[in-house]
Amino acid sequence: MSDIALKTYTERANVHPNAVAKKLLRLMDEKKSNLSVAVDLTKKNQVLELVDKIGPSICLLKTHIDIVEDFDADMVQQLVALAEKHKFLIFEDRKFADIGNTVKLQYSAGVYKIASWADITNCHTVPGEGIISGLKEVGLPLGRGLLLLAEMSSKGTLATGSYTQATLELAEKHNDFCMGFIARRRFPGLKSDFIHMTPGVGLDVKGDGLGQQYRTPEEVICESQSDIIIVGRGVYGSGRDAAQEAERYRKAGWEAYQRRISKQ
Ligand code: 5BU
Repeated sequence: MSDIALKTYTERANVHPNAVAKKLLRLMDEKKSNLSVAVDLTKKNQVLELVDKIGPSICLLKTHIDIVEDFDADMVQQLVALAEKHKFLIFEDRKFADIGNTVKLQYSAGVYKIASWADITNCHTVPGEGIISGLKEVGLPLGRGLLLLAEMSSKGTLATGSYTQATLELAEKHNDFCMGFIARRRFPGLKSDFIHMTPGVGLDVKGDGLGQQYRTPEEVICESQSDIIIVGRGVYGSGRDAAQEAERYRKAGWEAYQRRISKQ
């Protein structure tokens, strides 16, 4: 077990150099939640309604803002108000993948102005270091954080081996802005304390027929030592009450974390 995986989120928050990571780790212990819900719905009111329901159970809301058909500036204001009401951070899963100059514009401008409201966003490293430098020019002065896609949850992903390794090295080099990874497991031997977040989490099914692969909170948090579970359809796609499902995942994730930190 890695040393960091044995520490509590608060112990890590107390010494963490990145402001967003610090805030996130603090509120995880405060809310007893390592759950991020991926709200992949296409209507503004559906999104806002669901977020208000599940807000008490999550530490982080994950959005795909570009799938919302009736997006407007008011939606962002309401999301930010819900984040304050329920105390969670917002992660826009934008997966930037272009050259530095283009991602700077995509992050700061256009319809969505992601940098103005999302505490966290993420990017692929396929373009090389320039993508991080570009996003950092916009995000760092605003106190934002970046996650690198070191691995993906989907079947046949090409983000493996030397690609993953090179991604870890880029994160170490830019650890003022890179606060963590999207990954399937905690990477051993890192110098900085990166927050590892894992999508592809489900308690009831193993996949979705389109390449998604699900593992349980126990496998992700306890065995693979990741920090945050990202759950989408498991929470809102079963037809059962979403607030209750979110609580079910929050509890499963939290209990797995407690088992992990007790393995001294
Ligand atoms: P699901 O409904 O729990 O399968 O949703 C998973 C979410 O996580 C969805 O928004 C994806 O875009 C996101 N995701 C993922 O599933 N796998 C990955 O490797 C990455 C993101 Br990166």
